[in-house]
Amino acid sequence: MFSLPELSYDYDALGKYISKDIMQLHHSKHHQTYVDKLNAALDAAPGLRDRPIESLLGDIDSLPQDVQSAIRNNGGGHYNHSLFWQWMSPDGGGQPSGQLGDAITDKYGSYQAFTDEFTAKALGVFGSGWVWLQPDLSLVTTANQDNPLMSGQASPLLGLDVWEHAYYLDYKNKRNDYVEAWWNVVNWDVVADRFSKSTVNS
Ligand code: MN3
Repeated sequence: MFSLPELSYDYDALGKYISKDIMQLHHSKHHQTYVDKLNAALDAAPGLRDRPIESLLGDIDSLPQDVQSAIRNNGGGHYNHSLFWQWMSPDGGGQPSGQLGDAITDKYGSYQAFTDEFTAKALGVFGSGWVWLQPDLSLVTTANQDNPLMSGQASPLLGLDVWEHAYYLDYKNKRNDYVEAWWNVVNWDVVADRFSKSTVNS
C-alpha cells in the first residue's frame, strides 16, 4: 500500500512564495486523495500490488483496462507530487552550480535563457499538467498527472505542477507570477543529485 510521504519542511516554510494554505491543501488533501485512490485501484487488481510505482507507470498502457485510468491519474499524481515536494526547499532558489549548472549553460546559453524557456513551456500548458526537465536537459510537458515515465522516457530531474490547485489561492489566475516565484524555492541540490546519478547510469 502506498502512503503519503512527509514533507522535510513545514507547511509554512516556503513563506511568501507558496503559502501555508496552499501547501497544506496540496499535500494533505490533493496528494492524500491520489494515494487513497491509487490504493483503492490496486485493491481491485491484487496482481499489481507488489510492483513499484515506476514499474506501474512505465507499463501504463499494458495494465488492465478496468484500473488503467485510475492508476494513470492517481499513480501519476502520487509519483509526481512525491518528487515535487523534494524539488522545493526553504533554502532553495539561486542557480544550479557544478556539473548541472555547466550543462544547463552549455545547452541553453545561460541560466536565464533556460528559465525563460521553462517558463514559456509552463505557460503553454493548456489546463492542468506539468513541465519537466529531463536528464538530457530537454523540456517536456504533460497533461493532467501524466509524466515522462508513461511514454518510456527517463524519470525527470525537475518538474513543476501547473494545475490551478498549485497556485490559485496565492496567485489566482496568474500562472506567470507563480512560476516566477517558484524559482525562489527550487531545491537545486536535489536536481543536481538526480542529474549526477542519471549521467552515471546512462
Ligand atoms: Mn498538484
